Amino acid sequence: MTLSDNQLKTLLKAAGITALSVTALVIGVRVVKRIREGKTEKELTHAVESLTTTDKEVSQSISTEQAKLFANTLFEAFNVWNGTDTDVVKSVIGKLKNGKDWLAVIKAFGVKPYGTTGTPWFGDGIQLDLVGWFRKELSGSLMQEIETQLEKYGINI
Ligand SMILES: [Ca+2]
Repeated sequence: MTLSDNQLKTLLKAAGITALSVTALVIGVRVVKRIREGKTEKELTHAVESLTTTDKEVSQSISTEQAKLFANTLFEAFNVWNGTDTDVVKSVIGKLKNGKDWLAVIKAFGVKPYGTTGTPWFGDGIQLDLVGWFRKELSGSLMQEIETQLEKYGINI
């Protein structure tokens, strides 16, 4: 059987689309796999340590001690017996005035296993950074506010 030019073109086009689909599928599977498997604690910690902000105009307005205190306060607010103390979360993030403040608290928090500390009683124990915890614990306008701040300060987490 010989193929006409048109038939050949159609066949090549179909093959091209198939190749593209396979490529997309392979990439998709890899991405999903990476997300599902997660990063190791070491990789995550390194990723947090390496975070930067595009906010270059200001210096950190809180001390390192305050950043540690805020990180601990947030962790406690996530783990109150009846869910999450969003008032405390709001209060803490209201004290972060610039990108460097945010980075200081994110780095002070480091990574913590989600849900293996007793509360919440669910949770898969996967290591999460502060923003990972925010995304698990918060929703609605408060989470949007946090995402807006991170975007504003160019913190890519
Ligand atoms: Ca909680």
